[in-house]
This record gives sequence, C-alpha cells and structure tokens, in this order.
Amino acid sequence: MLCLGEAMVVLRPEQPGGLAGSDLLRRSVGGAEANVAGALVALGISTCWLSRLGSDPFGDYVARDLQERGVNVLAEHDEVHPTGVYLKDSGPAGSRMFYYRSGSAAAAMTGALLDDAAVVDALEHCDAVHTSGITAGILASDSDLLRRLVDARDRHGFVLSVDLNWRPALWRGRDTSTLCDLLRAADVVLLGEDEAGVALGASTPEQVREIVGDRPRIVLKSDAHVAREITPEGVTTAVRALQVEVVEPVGAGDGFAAGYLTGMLCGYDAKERLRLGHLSAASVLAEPGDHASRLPDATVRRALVTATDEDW
Ligand code: KDG
Repeated sequence: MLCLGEAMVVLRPEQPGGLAGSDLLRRSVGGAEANVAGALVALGISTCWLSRLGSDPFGDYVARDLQERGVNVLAEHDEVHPTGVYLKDSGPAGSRMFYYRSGSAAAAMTGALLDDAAVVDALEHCDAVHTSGITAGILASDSDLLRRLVDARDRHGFVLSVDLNWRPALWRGRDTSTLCDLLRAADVVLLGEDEAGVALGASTPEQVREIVGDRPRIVLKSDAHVAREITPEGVTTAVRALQVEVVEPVGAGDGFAAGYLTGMLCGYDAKERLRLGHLSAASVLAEPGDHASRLPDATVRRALVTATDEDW
C-alpha cells in the first residue's frame, strides 16, 4: 500500500493553560496520510509514504519517526521549502489547529514525484494508494500530481482511496474542481456527513453519489457514529462505532481509513472492514496524539471484527 500526502510536526501544550499558557510543547508527527500509513503498518500492511519534506531538522524528525514505526519513507527533500508545522490546542470536545504549512515542501509536490525509480516500482506493485482532500488542497492549481496518480491507477490497476478530509482554510477563495475530480476518479471515497455537507453540499448517500458518480464505493460516517458502506451497485452495510472515552479526536478518521483499508486488503466482508475501521479509530480517540501508539493485537482484532452483533 502507498499513502501520498503531507506530514507535519505537531506541537501541543504539555502543561495546563493550553498553547497560550504552557511553557513546554510536545512534538509528534501528524498529517492525514502519514497517520494512515503508520496505522496500516501497525495493522500488518506493508506501506510506503510518499511526499516531500524540508531539508531541515523537522524533516529529519518526521522521516525518522515514520521509519521507526515501520513505514517505508519515499520522501524527496527540498532545500528551499520547509517541513510543515501545526499547533494543536486540544481537548475531548475538539481541537483548535493553527497551521504553518503554506509554502511547505509538500505543497510543492508535482507529478515529477512519481518519476523516481522507487516510486515507479511501488506504484507498479501496490494493491492500493490512499490520499485525501488535504493533498488536493495544498497543491498549486497547476500541479499535475493527482492527474498523474489517476493515470497510474488506470495503468496499474491499484485501488485508489480518497478521504475527503475537508480543511476549509485550504479552499478559501478557491474552486474545488480538483477535489471533485479526485473524488469522482477514486475507487473508495471516505467522508463524514458533516464535512460532506459543508464541502460538497451533499450529506445523504444519494446526494454524495450524485457528486462522486458511479465509480467509487462510498464510506459515509454519520454524527450518530455509524459508518455506512455503499457499493456502486447500491448495497448498503451499516456498523455503529464502539463506545470509547474520547481523549482527543484529531486523527480518528485516519485511524478509521487504515482499519477499513486493511480489512479491504485482507479480504474481509463489508461489516468486518467497517468494524476494523471503528476499532482502529477508537485507538486514536483514546490518545492525545494524531495516531495511536498501540492497537489491540491481531487475535483480539479478529475476535472483535467477527463477534456477533450483540457482542460488538
Ligand atoms: O486527520 C488528522 C489530520 O488532520 C492531522 O494529523 C493534520 O493533516 C492534518 C491536517 O491537515 O489537519
């Protein structure tokens, strides 16, 4: 599997009083597709992460952190543009994010990224590629990266998975046609009802289908914590989330995507892959970082995804 998108250094307060009050900040690694890559590896899926990083200490840190978690890092290093950073003031009810990513190394990604021999090899041999609306949002409007990614999918036949990951700040004053084109080209589209309503003016399965067209399998997550998979043929499977005490919600959607995609790659049925999505999301919700530091082991995971409906 290959994940394409920006990773950033996340800084969050260590002491009470939030960002304004804390003298100490803890660093970690965030970025939607990097979160998915790390979780896929933790779930047993061999995964590459493709992006660009600054030739700076934060770029070294991001690459090392992902490598230590077992991700195969295929990142180009940029001598001019820096690694992106964001600050997070967080709590169980939600988080405020402050981004320092404009002009980052990842924002300068173009189709040339796909010409590197290791990337050509990865695209030829992988079963699936995951990216998100954040990647569409950070790229310059003339970047050919996503068009070339879709061409590569047409040539090699991997599954193209796209999470909407709506970030309003990235789209202010811009038209969203590159995002809509990407969603329509995808084989799997993951999105939340709320964000789909804001970004696409579509929140029911029928409305989302109108926007994304006939090709993708849709995975729509509701406010009521139910995830629905809707196939292009109209077969719907719904699974409710596990109840967990939420420490901090950022990154839970990435955890869900990694679980769902793992289930898909392992040949799980629709209910099982949605359950693995929820299980992996729950592990992120229970921690303050953007990705889970640990997941239930494979035996426990298998027992949970195959449990009876009453036991789930
Ligand atoms: O989905 C989690 C991401 O939101 C977070 O890790 C940072 O990529 C990020 C973003 O743009 O918010």
